[in-house]
Amino acid sequence: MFEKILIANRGEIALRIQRACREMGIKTVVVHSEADREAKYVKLADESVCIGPAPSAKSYLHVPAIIAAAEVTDAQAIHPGYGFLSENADFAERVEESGFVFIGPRPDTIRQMGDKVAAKNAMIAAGVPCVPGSDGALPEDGEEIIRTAQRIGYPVIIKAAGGGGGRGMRVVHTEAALLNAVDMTRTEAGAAFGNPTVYMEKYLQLPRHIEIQVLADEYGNAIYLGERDCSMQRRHQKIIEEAPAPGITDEERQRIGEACAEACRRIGYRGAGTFEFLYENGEFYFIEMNTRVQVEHPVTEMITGIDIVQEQIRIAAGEKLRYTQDDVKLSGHAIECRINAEDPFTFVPSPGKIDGYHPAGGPGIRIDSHIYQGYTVPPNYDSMVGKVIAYGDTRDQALARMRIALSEMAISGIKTNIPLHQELLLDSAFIRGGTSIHYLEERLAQKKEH
Ligand code: MV4
Repeated sequence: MFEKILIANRGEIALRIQRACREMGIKTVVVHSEADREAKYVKLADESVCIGPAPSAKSYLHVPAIIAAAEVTDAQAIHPGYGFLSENADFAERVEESGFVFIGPRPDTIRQMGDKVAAKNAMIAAGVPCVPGSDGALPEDGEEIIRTAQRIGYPVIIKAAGGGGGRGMRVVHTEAALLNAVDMTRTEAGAAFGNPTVYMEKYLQLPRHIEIQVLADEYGNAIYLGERDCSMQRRHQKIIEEAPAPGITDEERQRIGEACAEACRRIGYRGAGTFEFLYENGEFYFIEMNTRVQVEHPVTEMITGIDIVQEQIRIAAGEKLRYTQDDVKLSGHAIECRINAEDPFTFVPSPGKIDGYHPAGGPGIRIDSHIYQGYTVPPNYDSMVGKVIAYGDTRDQALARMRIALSEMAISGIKTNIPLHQELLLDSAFIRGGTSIHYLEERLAQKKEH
């Protein structure tokens, strides 16, 4: 096992990774920007290295500074967390070329999954169900593009191969609008991602976002840890996630889970990963694969009892998976509310000093957050300051515990989205479960009219 790991991230996930390391007896190095110098998790680390000024481009995205920090502290491995460099294949490659272990998949796998056309081709070949579409990149020929859309049927969606997570997409409802939409998406994709390649899919109008968590070692063993429902989102930012997904049967879970595990074996996947699906009318359709640990991983940890970050570290150290599929038993229900430093209804960021903080607690409550009374939320980064996770034997119990936790939680000095969560936890459609990816935005739009 590693003796020392460098954490190339900040905030709650830096603390989360640090906790995993400490439990495993691994020393930690935290790299941080000037804006994060005073953070408590920085002081809790065995060592810390300032890698630059507040802007991410000059610190958390500055590859030479991070590699140099690993060199001077003699770290053996680098955990990238989520965001920042976590899905940057060139970074993973640089880490390995410099003699460190990248805690994540092989660089080639990251590159393949970053190209959404290549990722989809790999999944089709592995037998994972995908959204019907162009089966690869769209050609230049307009007539051929029109025929493809006719075969798929309108509405269609044009997506950039270099996009993902909601960037570089355009929905097209009529043939009259098609070629212009393809051209515009190509141009934007070329500018934004340096890759003008686009592809086409049937546009699913009212799907849920359901994703499958997997773990795979480098010896061809792969398991799935059930699914998460992440449909409650606004502008591609998830705000509530839960596991298991309401209404998904054991048969459906097993079928799609096995397909994902088999795909991992086929592509030689290594580490933790997430297969994102749209789910509509009882069918799963693959859209993208994430090759990092995800913000919402705790809900899966709560219902499986498996520490996903520790497993990432064990896999990176070359250990065999400690679990077979039969060892994975889903039990109970977990819900996560992301706490953002923002106005709960205008969504305007609200950085600043937290002058009062009373965290929640009690049975089944887990809080993953780096904040404390006196902490200043810097304006330079994502507004998420933590996550409240509620576990219960049933979904109703998890919901009840979440309501209690949020009523106890007091954060003053900055605004947070806790009031929005409190409304949603009383919303009858959410309580019923199974709302679509458009539910929150439609609900917010309706509220605005009144
Ligand atoms: C789609 C779709 C409907 N049909 N693809 C947005 C993020 C990116 N991961 C893929 N996305 C979508 N792809 C087809 N064929 C609708 C979305 C989508 C979405 C997906 C997941 C979660 C939230 C979303 C919000 C808007 C659109």
